[in-house]
Amino acid sequence: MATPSSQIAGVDLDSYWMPFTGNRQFKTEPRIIVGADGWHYRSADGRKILDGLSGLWCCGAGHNRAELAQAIAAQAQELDYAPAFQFGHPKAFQLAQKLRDLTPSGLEHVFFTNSGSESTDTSLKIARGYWRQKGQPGKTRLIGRAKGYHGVNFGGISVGGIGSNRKLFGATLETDHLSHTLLPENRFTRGIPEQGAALADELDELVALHDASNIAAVIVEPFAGSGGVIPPPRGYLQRLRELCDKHDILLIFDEVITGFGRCGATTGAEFFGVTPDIANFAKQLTNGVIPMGAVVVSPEIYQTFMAAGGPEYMVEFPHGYTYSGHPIACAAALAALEIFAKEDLAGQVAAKAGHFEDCIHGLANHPHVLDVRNIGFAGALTLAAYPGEPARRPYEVAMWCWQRGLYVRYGGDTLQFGPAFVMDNADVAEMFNIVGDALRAAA
Ligand code: PXG
Ligand code: PLP
Repeated sequence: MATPSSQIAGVDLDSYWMPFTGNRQFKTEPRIIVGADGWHYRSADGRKILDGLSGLWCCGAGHNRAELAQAIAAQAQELDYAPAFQFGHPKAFQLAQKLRDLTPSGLEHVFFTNSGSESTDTSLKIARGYWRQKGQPGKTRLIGRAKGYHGVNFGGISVGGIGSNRKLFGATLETDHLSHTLLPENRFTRGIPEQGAALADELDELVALHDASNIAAVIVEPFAGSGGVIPPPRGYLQRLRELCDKHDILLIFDEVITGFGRCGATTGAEFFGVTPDIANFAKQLTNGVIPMGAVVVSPEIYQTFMAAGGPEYMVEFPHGYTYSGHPIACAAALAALEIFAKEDLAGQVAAKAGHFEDCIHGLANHPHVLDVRNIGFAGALTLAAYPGEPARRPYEVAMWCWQRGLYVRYGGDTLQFGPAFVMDNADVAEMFNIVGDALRAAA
């Protein structure tokens, strides 16, 4: 069947198979963004749109930052590309050192990728490789968590806990999943819920089932993002850390959303006071202006690879991407992290998070709202489903918001909010006013 098609400025919309998009619906009713500034977008039909998700959780410093444009232009004229394998360029080393300084002590060595999905798969390979180099090749099993999102590559969907992202694609890696922590008794909690830390103890049961000698790593997001902004119960991450230590299992934090400011601290690890063995980043690393990701590991992991690497000219970790540590991405990241420090973006989030919390919880009694969750500058509403169609109402509400000048993210049965760290209190309030109107309109 032919896809219904339309054109924008004489260009046919059918050629582009859009990612994570209802292509058929989009192409009958396109939503085209042509410009941005600060925390607003401009649509093709000339409207100013409030950006309720920092792009896709990645533009916390606001859009079209002149410092980033300049850094990119200067780098493109000085060194556009250098081979990533067996040769280096200065900014990759500078950026690695900067990430070592920004992450908690104990995370010291940085491997560059181009996305969160690549960071996931890189971290899982590091974990398996580490145990093999330690003489424990049986430790291959990987443990994720229900509702977890770790990108879309094969490793990521294996440990991910969102069935719809996985069920089309056949066999994946050997994994198990801890339960998610979205508990009915915590509904409408402001910030960190009190109940549920004991869910981390499920790791003991998985160890009893498989034996720790077969388990490589546990990967979780400090708070689950795409699964619907699910802050961890108080003490949960500490407990997971203790159990990983007890059983000699690596703990990986996927900080692709929490990395650099979202919680109101530099990292989720810092916010929760728990240091993993491996931390994954992307998104906010360059403020979204150029694709880039990073995996930061402990000295123990790095030194294990170095010690087992054979003769010095040999490659210790046969892994890497053509664009690992791309010079222009490094230049953008260095400039973005300079803005992050200079404007104290994490501090801005910490200072404004209470207002954000008040605003989103102000929607608790609106039609269709079954739950409200928040942490830092992240929040979500769970909406009551149409019978048999859990994803429809969030879609309808989000489309209504778009018409009214607000871009929000919808996924599963939730609406999600992640404004730029620089958004002022008035526009945070305006964002939730529009959502409130949308919910009443949908009643
Ligand atoms: N890990 C986590 C925790 C993420 O949130 C990825 C990995 C994958 O990153 P890439 O760069 O490969 O997309 C993500 C990405 C949403 C939304 O609306 C979230 C993501 C991406 C797009 C939309 O919640 N997270
Ligand atoms: N496919 C082919 C045929 C390649 O030559 C390469 C890289 O050289 C890749 C895939 C991997 O590309 P990347 O390094 O950008 O991930």
